[in-house]
Amino acid sequence: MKTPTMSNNWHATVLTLFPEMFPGPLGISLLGKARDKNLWRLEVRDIREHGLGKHRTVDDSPAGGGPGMVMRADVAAAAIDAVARDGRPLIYLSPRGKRLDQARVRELAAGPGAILLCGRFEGLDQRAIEARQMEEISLGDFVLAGGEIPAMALIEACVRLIPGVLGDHASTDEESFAAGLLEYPHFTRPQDFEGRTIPDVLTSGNHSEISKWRLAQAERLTRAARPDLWTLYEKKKP
Ligand code: 4FN
Repeated sequence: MKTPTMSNNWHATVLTLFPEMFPGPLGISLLGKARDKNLWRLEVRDIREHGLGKHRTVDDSPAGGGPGMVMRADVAAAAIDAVARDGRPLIYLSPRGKRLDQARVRELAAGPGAILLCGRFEGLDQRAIEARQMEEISLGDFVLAGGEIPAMALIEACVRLIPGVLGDHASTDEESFAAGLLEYPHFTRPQDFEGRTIPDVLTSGNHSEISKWRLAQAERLTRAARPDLWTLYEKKKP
């Protein structure tokens, strides 16, 4: 087998105060195997290595008062500046960011990788965000204790799009999701589960009828559950 070139080696660098959280879920199953094959690379850096003084301090109380602590700008900047950028976007996972979507995931997956800074405490000093021109990306509107789990989710979303990471079925999945629809319902054995049977069309062997049924189901589910996605889908259609 051919050894992948540097440009095929998608490179994630994670800056965190909890490096022991990684690789975590990124080390198992298909993503873990892809990492063993050097299809992608995970580099985890402990922000505390850039902490100040004997206690390697990384935080301080908020200017203006209030609860909690704030990650220091100088410490975060030092951690960022110690990473070779290699043309990769610098991302701060933050509830203020633009919501991550599959379009941005595709762009990131097609590039050389990403540098991901994970916040803790009440967040990062605003001046570090501005001085290093970080792109802010959010996974959604809920309160978390840190940016690590969003960073993992972003990495997983990107890495599964790297050629060779998933089987051939993945490209098909991605193509159908690319249309912007939710997935049609799935069924497998047993044929009868607690009196609920598999729709007849799926066991008919008529592949054109199956495709038509699945598209109709995907459209029905999307319209009902996600009017936002449905509106985008209708706009894209001729
Ligand atoms: N969260 C909200 C409002 C105010 C604060 C938070 C919040 C972790 C460092 C950020 C949360 C959610 C999605 C990063 C949330 C995300 C985070 C994310 C995140 C510690 C400061 C914090 C109105 C959204 C509920 C804590 C809303 N995607 N602060 O969670 O990092 O990436």
